This record gives sequence, structure tokens and C-alpha cells, in this order.
Amino acid sequence: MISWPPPFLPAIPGDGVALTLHDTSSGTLREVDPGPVARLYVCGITPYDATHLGHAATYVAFDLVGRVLRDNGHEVHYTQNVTDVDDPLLERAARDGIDWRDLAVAEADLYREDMTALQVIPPDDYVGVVEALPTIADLVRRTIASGTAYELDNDDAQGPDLYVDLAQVPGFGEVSGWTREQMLAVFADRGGDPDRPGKRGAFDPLLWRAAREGEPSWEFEGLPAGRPGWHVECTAIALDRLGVPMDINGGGSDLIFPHHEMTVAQARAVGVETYADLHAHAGMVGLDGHKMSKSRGNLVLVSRLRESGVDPMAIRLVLLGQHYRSDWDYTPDLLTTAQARLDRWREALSVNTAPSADDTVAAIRSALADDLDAPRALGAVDAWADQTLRSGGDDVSAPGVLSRTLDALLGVRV
Ligand code: 5CA
Ligand code: ZN
Repeated sequence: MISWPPPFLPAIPGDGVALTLHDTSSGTLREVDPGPVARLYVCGITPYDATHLGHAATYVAFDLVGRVLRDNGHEVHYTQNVTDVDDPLLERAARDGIDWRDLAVAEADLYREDMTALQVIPPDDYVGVVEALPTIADLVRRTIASGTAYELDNDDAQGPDLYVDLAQVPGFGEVSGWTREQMLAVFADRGGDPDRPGKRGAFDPLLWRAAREGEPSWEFEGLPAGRPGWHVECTAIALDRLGVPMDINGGGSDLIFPHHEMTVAQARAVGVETYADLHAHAGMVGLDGHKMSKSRGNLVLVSRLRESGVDPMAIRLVLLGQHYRSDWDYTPDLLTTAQARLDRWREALSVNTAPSADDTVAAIRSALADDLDAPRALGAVDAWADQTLRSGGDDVSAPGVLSRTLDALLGVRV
């Protein structure tokens, strides 16, 4: 799919700092240690009700990852999927009486515009499920060939559904580290079907869903007419575009289980030993005490904020003002505070001479390298702006150097 235009990344003086990130799988902070090309996969949107502030927070968090890695001299190979066919999308299209393809196209367009406005660097591979179907079908066939898939007959489909037999796959549970009870508590709410009669194991993931009346389906050699299950799409796209082990597999924390547990299990089912060196997850953004979600409908959409005249850079500052791993609730006063901060930075950065920006640039770098501590980085800029507006300075290059740094490292164009 077509992604969106890349923002210009200005050069900045000095050296980057190696990135340390929280790894969900080990529960520890780990240094990211890629080769010359860092490989990053982040789960993309299911295109309906996009882009809310929760989505935006997750993509801005991983945008910081890409910026820090580039500052450290790495090239970044970034892959993101688009779940442009799946149950929730089909259900929404049916509810609203529109074609699921039209819904996906319209929402994916909005998402692209929002990402451009928020200065998010686009993925190199931006891959829709529909366009990746041959690749996904190929992985499904390899799973069958590995002997880890099984068929489940049903009355309303034109062929059997296929599941993965997790009992034959080593390492299940390694991504989340969750107990069976924790898994059971969320599985059904997150697209799983633990109670379906005939399943060998409650958590066995749906690999391929046979065609049903009124649902889109595709025909591939060796498979019943149908469409892929959710998790296998990410496994297939990541294996195809990035290869394994990738450096970082990421998304919001709602994907830790089952989605990322299953994407890894499905790679293991075809013999992959290490899927990703590190699994990183962003916290959940909520509204009025509940996770912002399309199903609940408690959404603040980036496009609506933009339409109402809000500066996208103020939205970005709202997101950067929270640590990416924490869960937080959006309130309008966060936007007021972010706008005031942006105004103050603009005022300070438009002077002719200022205090040196060297320490501030170093502080931004070390804060971001420390598990993306963006709030601390913003604090360092606030301190420079305060000093500049209070007592001035005599460094003619400082405002330019700091503007370029904010642009390159934080994605904030003042
Ligand atoms: N298409 C799948 C992933 S393959 C999906 O989860 N789509 S989504 O549209 O529901 O979410 C897109 C991304 O935003 C995912 O990484 C998800 O973890 C993240 N996300 C969803 N809701 C929130 C939220 N309230 N706060 C933070 N991140 C969120
Ligand atoms: Zn995914």
C-alpha cells in the first residue's frame, strides 16, 4: 500500500546514545543492538474509526525508536501491516451498510493524513492483508506441511477452518509471561474463541477461516476458500519483509496477548527459533477511565482535533508528554498545556542569541535513549526555554541547533 511522505530529517551535531528499551518478554530494560540495518515491525491499524489518540500515541512512540536508531547511525527497515480484512472491520461495514473495502480505504486515508500531520516517519513496507494474501496463504500451507495445523469442521462454512495446535509448538507464553488464568481472562474479548467445540487447546489460534455466506474469501491452491486468521497476517508479513530475528516487534500493550504471543507461536510452528530480539509495547490511552477503543466508541480522533484547528505539533506534544509505557487518560487540559509549551518554545527559539544548546541536546539524547523518556526530554527543552526567555545568552547558533534537534529527535517542528 502507499504510505505517506517522509518528513525531512535535519542533521544535528554530536553523537547519539545507544537505545535501551523495555522488553516485555524478559521484563527487563535491554540495550537494542542492531546491525547496520535495524529491523522494526509495528502492528498497524484495522482501518475503521482511525486514528484515535491511542493509535497515535503508539505510532509516535515507535517513531521515537526509529529516530533514536537513526541518530545512532543505523538505517531503519520499518514494516507495518494494515488489517484491511478482519471480523471487526467486516462487522462495522455491515452495521453501517457500506462496502468493507470502501470503509478500509477511507479510514486508511485518514490515518495516513494524521501520520503526516504528526510528523511520523512512514514505514518502508506498508502492507495490507489483502495485497499480502499470497504470502499469507503460503505461510498457512507451510504450517499445514509442518504438521502443526488441524482442521475443524463446521455447519455454516464451505470447508473446514484451520487451527494451530499449540501443544506441538514450543515456547508458548514466552512473550507475555502470563499465567493460563490471565490469558483466559482476555482471550475471548480479544478475538479468541476458547470455547469452540472440537478445539484441541483453548488458545489454539485460528489460522484460516473457511468461506461463509456474505463474507469475502479467496481461493489458493491447497487451502479451502477462505481468509486468514488475524495473527498469521503479521507473522507472514514480518517473515516476508523483515526476516528473523527482527530487532524489535512492537505495538500497544493490548497486543501482548494473544496477538504477539500468537504471531511468535505461528513462526515457531514453521521452525523459526527466535522471532524478535525484543518485544516492546506502548501503554494504553484512555478516556474517562476506559481504554480508548473502537468497540467502546470513547474516541478522540486526531482528524477531528485537526479539523477543529488544533496544531498537530501540540497533539504530538500531548503524546510525548506521557511516558510511552504508562497507561494514561486524555483530558482536554493536556492539550491546553501542550499548546502553551509549544508557544513558549516557539518564542524562545525565535530569539537571535541564546544560551548554548549543547547540554540540552545531550539531555534530549540521553533521555530518549533511556527507554524513550520523552517527558524528561521535554523538561530539558523547557529549562532551556525558561533560561533563554529569562536571562538570554550569547550563542548565535543555539536556537537553530535546538530547532533542528527537536525536529530530528522528537519530531516536533516548531
Ligand atoms: N490491526 C491490529 C494489529 S495487527 C490492531 O490492533 N489494530 S488497531 O487499530 O486496533 O490498533 C492499532 C495499534 O494501536 C495497535 O498497535 C494497538 O496496540 C494500538 N492501540 C489501540 N488502542 C490503543 C490505545 N487505547 N492506546 C494505545 N495504543 C492503542
Ligand atoms: Zn499485528
